Amino acid sequence: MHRLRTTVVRLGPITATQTAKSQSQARSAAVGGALRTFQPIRSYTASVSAEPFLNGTSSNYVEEMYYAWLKNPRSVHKSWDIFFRNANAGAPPGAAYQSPPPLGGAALGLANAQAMVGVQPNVEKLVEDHLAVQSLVRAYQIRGHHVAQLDPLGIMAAIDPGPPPSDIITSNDKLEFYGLDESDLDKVFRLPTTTFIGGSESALPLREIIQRLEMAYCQSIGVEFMFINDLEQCQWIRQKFERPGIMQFTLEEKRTLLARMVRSTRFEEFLQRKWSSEKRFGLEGCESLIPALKTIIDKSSMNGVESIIMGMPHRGRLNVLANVIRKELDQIFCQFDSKLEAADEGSGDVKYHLGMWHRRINRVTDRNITLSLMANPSHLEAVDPVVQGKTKAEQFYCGDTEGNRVMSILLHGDAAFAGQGVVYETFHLSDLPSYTTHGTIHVVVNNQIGFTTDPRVARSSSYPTDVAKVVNAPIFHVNADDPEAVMYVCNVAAEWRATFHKDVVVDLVCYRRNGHNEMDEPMFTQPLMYKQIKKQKGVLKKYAEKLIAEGAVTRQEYEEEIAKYDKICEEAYARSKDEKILHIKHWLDSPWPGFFNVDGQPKSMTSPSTGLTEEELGHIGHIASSVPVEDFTIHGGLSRILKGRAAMVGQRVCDWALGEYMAFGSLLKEGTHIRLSGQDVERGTFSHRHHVLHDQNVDKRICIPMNHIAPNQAPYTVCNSSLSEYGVLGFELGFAMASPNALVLWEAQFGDFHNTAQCIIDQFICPGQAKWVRQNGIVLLLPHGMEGMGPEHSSARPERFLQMCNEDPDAYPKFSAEEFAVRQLYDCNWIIVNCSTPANYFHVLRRQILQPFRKPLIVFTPKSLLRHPDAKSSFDDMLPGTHFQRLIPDSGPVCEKPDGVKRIVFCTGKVYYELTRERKNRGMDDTVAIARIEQLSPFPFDQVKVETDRYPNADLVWCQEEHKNQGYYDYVKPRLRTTVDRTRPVWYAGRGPAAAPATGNKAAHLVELQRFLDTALNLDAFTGQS
Ligand SMILES: Cc1ncc(C[n+]2csc(CCOP(=O)(O)OP(=O)(O)O)c2C)c(N)n1
Ligand SMILES: [Mg+2]
Repeated sequence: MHRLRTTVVRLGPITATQTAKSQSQARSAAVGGALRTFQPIRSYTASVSAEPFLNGTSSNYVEEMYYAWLKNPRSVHKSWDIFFRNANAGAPPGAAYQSPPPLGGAALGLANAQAMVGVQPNVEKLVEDHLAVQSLVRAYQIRGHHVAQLDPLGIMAAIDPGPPPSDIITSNDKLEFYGLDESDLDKVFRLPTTTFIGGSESALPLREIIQRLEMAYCQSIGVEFMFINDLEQCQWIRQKFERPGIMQFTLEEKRTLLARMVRSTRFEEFLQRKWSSEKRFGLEGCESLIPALKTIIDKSSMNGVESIIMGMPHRGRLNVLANVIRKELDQIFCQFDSKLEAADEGSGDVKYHLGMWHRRINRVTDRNITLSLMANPSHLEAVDPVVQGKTKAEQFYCGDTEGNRVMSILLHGDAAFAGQGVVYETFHLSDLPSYTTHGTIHVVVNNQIGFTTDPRVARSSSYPTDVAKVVNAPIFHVNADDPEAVMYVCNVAAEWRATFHKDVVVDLVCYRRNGHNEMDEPMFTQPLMYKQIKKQKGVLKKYAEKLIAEGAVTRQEYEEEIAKYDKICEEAYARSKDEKILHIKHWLDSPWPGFFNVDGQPKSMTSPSTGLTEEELGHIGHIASSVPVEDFTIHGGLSRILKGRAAMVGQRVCDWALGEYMAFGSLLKEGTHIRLSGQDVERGTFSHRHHVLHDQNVDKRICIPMNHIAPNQAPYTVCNSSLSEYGVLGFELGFAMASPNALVLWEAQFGDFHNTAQCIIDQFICPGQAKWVRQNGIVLLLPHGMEGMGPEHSSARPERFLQMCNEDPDAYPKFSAEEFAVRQLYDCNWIIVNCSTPANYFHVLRRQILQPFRKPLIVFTPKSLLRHPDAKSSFDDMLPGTHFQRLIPDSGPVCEKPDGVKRIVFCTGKVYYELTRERKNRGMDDTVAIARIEQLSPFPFDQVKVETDRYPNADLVWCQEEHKNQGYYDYVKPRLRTTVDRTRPVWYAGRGPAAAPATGNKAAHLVELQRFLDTALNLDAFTGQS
């Protein structure tokens, strides 16, 4: 009874009052589902724990039976009913058990059942044997997959072969494990309610039981599901795999399957014939992937799904494009022509990385279905969260709250699925309210190898799919050389998703006929495996022979099917030769209908003013400082914060949080959906935001004032994320891909944490448009600043982002003055800002949506400025006609006599406030000008030039608080030099070079600060230097 005991103990507290309640109360409550809190179950476990026949695996079975009995005492055998009653009544160990009445023949389905069971003289032995059989059933359900015939090669490299589990009856001597022997094989046993092998029979001879269990669990399908802690789900799966006769297909289904295998196989063969020396990461050895995907799509379409978003790696991508998404074959074949010229931007990386979007009629269901394959980098599994984000967005925008209309399919390689951490991060998003896509179907192309590496050295888990267990996803391993088994599990997977809206994994155990790519020699590293592979007959041939033998098709029909598809390929090949131009825009995974003009260009090249009316500011300010629902008690500290906001609104000023509120509130009111996601974003890491109010008296009652701005406003989604950066940033990027009409923001807890999402930044955000022609307006909010908090939490690493800007530092852009700003923005790969005022932050957020194209926006956000008394903006800076200031010039006394200014200090971000304080202390307000570069990239050459021209006698200093090899210096210096045509030097005032982003010592931090401020404001600091 160990497991029962631990389960009960784990299941929660027992209060004194509850302990005192009567047993009858407890029983009825338990039936109602509140089982966990009641004492009598404990007394039950205590009293029966010493029962000699309840031990080991049988306890699991008894536990399930006990729960069934709690719900309905008649659902278990009379003997168990008596036993549980006695145990619950507190019978001492050994006394709860009473001999059951003889089993009635009518209850058994078989004629000889009564003879076998009813006359059993030793009832205790009868119970023991039944328990043994029930354990046996359970053993197959748990461990049957270990002996399933999953590996087409028969070498079992995919799974840790080991000896077969001792409780699976691979030979008669194994019966001993259960205290049974061959003489028991013909005895009839009543089947537990947790198996469906009986079909309509409730009892079967042991021999038949074993055979049916083998059929269910040890053939071409290995099912892993017994870790799922939901009885209904387990029962559902048992039914799907245990019922006799489930694996039967109509003639029509078999012929369709064969036709799909023909396409899949002949497509690769065609490519191999035409381009034998080209890499294509073919599917040979896993041809059944194509029918697998098509089965999932057909079944899902039948269940009402209208749009499927897919992500996949290199292996078989061309085949999926051709035979699943149905990209025109000539468009695929022409990708092999190296002379094809690109008609538009994009790196033309079509074959393995570009995406695709296609709406068509599903021939099986006659319903429309949209299939998109997401563009992806070579970084395996990086696309997983992106697919999920886009899926979530599509569900959100079509009001599909249950995931009935839009779903995702993710394909994986075995090595990558096991090895890449982002797989785990993505699984952990799968059931979170703001991130769930209501079930993803994962398909693993498990060719038992990753490049040249064997599974035994590539993973510690026995299967590559074990990661899926963390979310209780059932895992269906299937021998990919058995196409019917593949089709069956894919059907079940699609039904599972439609029924439970949870993830599921199909593990196609296959092999890789060639090397990693077609040019590789696999015999160098896997000689024995490849000797076996060379002997391996192709799955199409095997399946065709099977169907021909069965009479399901004739050889002639089979050959005609092949000839038909080969002809299609040849014709497409001929057409592909006429293609001279590659239109990368035809390979978009997420078109934005209506956003661009017909040529794919922005509809205009102007942005309207991002300002708001006084009234709008006042209204949003009021919402930001109030609780817009009745009877809602907020925390006293928060009341003070809201009062402070109200006071600011009264004085017509904004702090950082209020500036953000104004931007969000106004965009929502104008119909733009906003989604802000990241760790603790709802309150804000620095407790400044408070976008979600919590009732102090009612658990989980919340209020989001931002959703109370206006009656027809767009919805605001603000969501604390799981503690993940890679996964969550990928997800938000995917969300932002779905529509240009949403402001999607991801905030890092501290800016430095973005580095665990570096892959998404490097592979998608920075080069996404250049590689895949797809713009993306995602916003990254990265708290940044040297506050003496030590090397951690200080730097969002601006240098990294700046280094990846596509702008030429040595060339002054040749744009007209009117179009300078917008043209620069249009050309850049991303926008990088470090705003020093709430108003500018407000404007840049609004500009992100009001500008006529989309670019990623990286915002280095402040920490101490959130509450800095000077870092406030007047409403005047946010009124109609105002806009984002790329550079904020000095507006102080220096303006009066610019000729007398000796120095211009250029800076960005919070150091501005430290510089102005120091300048004031030194009485240098009229000799040193301080200009803030708010938009670092694209660099505001034009506005910097205005400043350098304004102060002709000033030397130029770049001041930053970051270390010299970090921050902005290396980026800004050549640009400043270009701006002044290299006529003036650019001096540096800041911390020296260092390996860490900041000192861990507060005193040292302050000394360093004072030292570089001295340099910045000492007019002789650079005298004599060159
Ligand atoms: C993150 C990442 N690391 C390394 C690679 C290089 N790489 C490309 S394919 C491959 C093997 C992948 O094995 P598997 O996932 O089993 O897929 P298969 O090629 O066998 O279909 C490796 C290591 C990569 N593309 N991405
Ligand atoms: Mg592999």
